[in-house]
Amino acid sequence: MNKDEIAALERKAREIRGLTIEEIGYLGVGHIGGALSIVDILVLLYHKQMRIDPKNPAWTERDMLVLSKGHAGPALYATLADKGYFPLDWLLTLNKGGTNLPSHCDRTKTPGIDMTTGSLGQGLAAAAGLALARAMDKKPGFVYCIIGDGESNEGQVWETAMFASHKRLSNLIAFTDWNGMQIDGLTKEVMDMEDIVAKWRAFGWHAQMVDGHDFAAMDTAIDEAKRRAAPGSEKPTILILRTIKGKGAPFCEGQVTNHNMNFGIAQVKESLVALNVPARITPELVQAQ
Ligand SMILES: Cc1ncc(C[n+]2csc(CCOP(=O)(O)OP(=O)(O)O)c2C)c(N)n1
Ligand SMILES: [Mg+2]
Repeated sequence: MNKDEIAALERKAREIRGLTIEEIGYLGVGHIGGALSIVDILVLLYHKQMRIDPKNPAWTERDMLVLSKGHAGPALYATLADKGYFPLDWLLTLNKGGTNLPSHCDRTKTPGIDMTTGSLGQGLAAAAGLALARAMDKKPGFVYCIIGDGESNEGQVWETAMFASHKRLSNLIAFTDWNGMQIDGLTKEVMDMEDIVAKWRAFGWHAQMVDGHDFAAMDTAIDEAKRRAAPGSEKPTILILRTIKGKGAPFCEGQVTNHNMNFGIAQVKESLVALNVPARITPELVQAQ
């Protein structure tokens, strides 16, 4: 990737962070920390790496993303709305009665959401199933999956780890959002995952630690995973993304209290200034609802 491409992705990530903060801030409460930590990987996937068609979300040849940490749905909704999967003003209906954008991802409600998630541990298993189905059908393309570091305490993650390597699902490319925090505090204190890269390698995966806010590093690692891919004869890949929970929100960046917090218009305004992006959805529209 050249400098201009990186600068464009960084700009897009600031916009998506702004949009995510607006979306949750106008509602007044939500999972802001874990949403903001994955914005860069979402932008890289939806603006460079994934084969998708926003006008045809059900395209059978598309790449898929399973957001296993489904509570970060608002960041994915902002990314999808910005890509044109649905109107931007849907973001104002987040988690309200009758909405198409529930707090956690639901594939039956939202164009562009490939799997229903929110019960931690299940998404990676679903992604492995999707990847296996593709391999059996001899279809090209990739299934991507994002899991949390707290989520990685779930036993189902490690059952899937064994299954995916046994089935040699090299068309499965997963990411762990290694933000060091979960609902009850620091991941190290709740249940330390210790050498996470060694663990995944022991389970038969290609595993590597990457800076989750460095577009060039993540792009190179994904390109390598794609190059290696050979269904039936290669391993799945997981990139452990070192990230900052709440990245880009001055009122909560890096704070362990940002998992699911209350905030409002004052914090939205302050964040948009810090991110140097304009408001995309306005509080006036919220009041008019
Ligand atoms: C099976 C299950 N147990 C508990 C929860 C409640 N819960 C939602 S988010 C969360 C913490 C997850 O931590 P992590 O995966 O590190 O998320 P992140 O830091 O990325 O927000 C918990 C326990 C859940 N959604 N599913
Ligand atoms: Mg976490």
